Amino acid sequence: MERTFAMIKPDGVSRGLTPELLARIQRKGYRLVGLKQMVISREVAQTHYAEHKERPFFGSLVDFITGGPVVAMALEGENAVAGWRAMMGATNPESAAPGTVRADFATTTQENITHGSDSPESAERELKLFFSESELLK
Ligand code: 3AN
Repeated sequence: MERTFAMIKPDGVSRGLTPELLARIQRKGYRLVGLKQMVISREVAQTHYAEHKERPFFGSLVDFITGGPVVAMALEGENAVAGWRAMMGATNPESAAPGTVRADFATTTQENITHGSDSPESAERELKLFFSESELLK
């Protein structure tokens, strides 16, 4: 069993997509071991996206991700890291396969609805950044 960090970004929450996305995750069979709606601080956003800090879109990415509530999730299941990435689709929605979250609901690369850890190591780091031990099911 593997755990991954998943997030519905502010665009997904404000567009009312939370129930649709939770339904997809649960129909797939992932166990929701952590779930909360929250507003991300700029400090947490900068840590979360630290790998992009030299990129030209970093400032607008931090503004966007802190600009409204997100839904933070911890998903558990077999190969959950790669599985949730596959369900999300490619970063650029134009390249995302039909049926994926980004193909179905997004038109821009920045406002692309969801986040998912890109490796088990990232998952561990991101889960620690967003959840305390007591917020996660055993
Ligand atoms: P993914 O979310 O698919 O792992 P990353 O890690 O390359 O993609 O990018 C993280 C986030 O940064 C994306 N979800 C998106 O919001 C934003 N982003 C990535 N590339 C661009 C870009 N070229 N222009 C604007 N925003 C971008």
